[in-house]
Amino acid sequence: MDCLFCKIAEGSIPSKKVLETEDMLVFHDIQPAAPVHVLIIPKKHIVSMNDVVEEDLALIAEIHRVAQKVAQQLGVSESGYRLINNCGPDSGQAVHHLHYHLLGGAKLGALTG
Ligand code: IU
Repeated sequence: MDCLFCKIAEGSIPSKKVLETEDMLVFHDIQPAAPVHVLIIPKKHIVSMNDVVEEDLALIAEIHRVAQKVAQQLGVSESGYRLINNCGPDSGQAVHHLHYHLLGGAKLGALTG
């Protein structure tokens, strides 16, 4: 499958890994939008939030658990952080493999819409 994040998940394209589990990978975003900016992805290819099905719900829950761990590991647990998923064209989703941005390390701007 020609998916960049699948290739990162399987290791054929290198990434700056933060944490890896059997089902999940966390790596630094190549264009950080905050001092801490990592991407949390399931290794399973899911195109977007719109494509999450019943059997994926355990994975989705695990993303929150992984986010907690990574926030702690990167020292933003207490100062605070933001977890963002972009879904579809209006959100600016550029990579069509489900991913969550974890941002922190500075006072973040207000959400805009
Ligand atoms: P988006 O939610 O699909 O807009 O975010 C995609 C992110 O993937 C974006 O922040 C990119 O900087 C990031 N990224 C990356 O970390 N490594 C890559 O090789 C590519 C994009 I292409």
